[in-house]
Amino acid sequence: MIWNEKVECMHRGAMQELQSRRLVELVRYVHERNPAYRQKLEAAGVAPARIKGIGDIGDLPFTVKYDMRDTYPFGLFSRPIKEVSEIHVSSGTSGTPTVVGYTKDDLKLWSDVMARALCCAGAEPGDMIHIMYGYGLFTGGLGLHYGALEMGLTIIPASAGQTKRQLQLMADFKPRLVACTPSYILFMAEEAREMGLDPRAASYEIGVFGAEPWSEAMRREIESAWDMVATDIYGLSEIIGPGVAQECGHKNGLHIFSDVFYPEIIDPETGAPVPEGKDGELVITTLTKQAIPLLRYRTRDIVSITYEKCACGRTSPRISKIKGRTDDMIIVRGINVFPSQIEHVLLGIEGTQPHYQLVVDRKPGGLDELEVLIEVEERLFSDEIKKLKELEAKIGREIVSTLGVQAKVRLVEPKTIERSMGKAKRVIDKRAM
Ligand code: DLL
Repeated sequence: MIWNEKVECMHRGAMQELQSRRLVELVRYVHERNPAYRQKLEAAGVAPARIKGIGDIGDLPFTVKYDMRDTYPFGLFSRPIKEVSEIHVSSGTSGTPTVVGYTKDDLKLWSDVMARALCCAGAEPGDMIHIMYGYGLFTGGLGLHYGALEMGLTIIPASAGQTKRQLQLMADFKPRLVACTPSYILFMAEEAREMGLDPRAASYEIGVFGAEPWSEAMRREIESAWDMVATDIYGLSEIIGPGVAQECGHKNGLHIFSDVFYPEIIDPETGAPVPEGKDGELVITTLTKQAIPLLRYRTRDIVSITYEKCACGRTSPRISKIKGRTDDMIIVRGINVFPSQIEHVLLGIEGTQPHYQLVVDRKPGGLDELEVLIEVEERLFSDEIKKLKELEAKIGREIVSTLGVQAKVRLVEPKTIERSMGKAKRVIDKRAM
């Protein structure tokens, strides 16, 4: 089933016409209504009349996170606050939080794209969904909620946390869908087993997981722990929240809803477009939003894109899983390290759990040191110390060969690393503190 077949299967030429009309209107709209954007466009020497279609998008200036922070709280809003129905706040990695707002029409748009996403994941009207993304200022809970409402699903608005209670709700109500972060669903599997429940026998058939990076290996782990299909959902508060892109059952890239969120992939160093299939930074223009429309917003997320039609019938472009960020990437002794690479190493090693943390520190001599804390199965601690040491050495070797960087590996008992009900905290960079 395809929720909005007309746009999701639209011929490329017709889609470009639609995007062109929307872009022309958008540039006129922000120029007229938002002083910060007017200034930005003038500084770039772009009069709205110069933008005649989607092919001219490269003439427009980029918008970056700092543009939002510098105008905190409402400076990038294109509507008076009285016309804004809902506000969300993203914690951000450091400094001032980012505030985003939605008019009534924006909330309708959010419901629409989220309904498209849930349907793309495999939901059918009448299904029950267990939503365990946080409700509140974070966009995860309410975003999923609005889409589920639009689609006619039965919602369990559980929000995050209280794992035992979540498992009880799951066992009693038997939802077909579950939505939460991928790290949390793995944590839940452990808790389920401790409570004597078999996760493979649970009612979940489809998972809608996102808000943090996760690898193909982690997908396999989740799918085998729960005997379900695990799909990836992507989004960010600045654009709308969840509902920017979603995998279908083919799990072959995330369909980006490009009739409303126009994607470009650029070289993060030069800003130049990169060819189809090559990695680069995802840049998104919100074509129809009212409260905070954004021109060419730099997400800092690294992906590649394909414009080939998917086997599911949708013609929308597909982005790869998020391969990292241009900013939470850590550089250890000159080498770029993404936490997801460590995860990949661990999932290939027997006895380890996908719960890990990277701690980067600077030694007195100025050299950076990477320490990787990894949880291992309880039974390994009852074995002789020699076995643990061997495992540590093995992981160390794998890390060097995959990442090209030496790491001090420390194996710890299950549940030593602090669990997060939201996004897992994978990196502690003591150099920056
Ligand atoms: O995390 C929105 C969301 C909620 C998405 C629920 C999916 C599900 P922010 O808190 O603003 O919004 O964080 C956005 O999280 O730029 C990515 O770096 C990362 N991210 C989001 N989804 C994924 C994903 C929400 N599927 C930032 N894979 C984004 C990898 C993701 N990273």
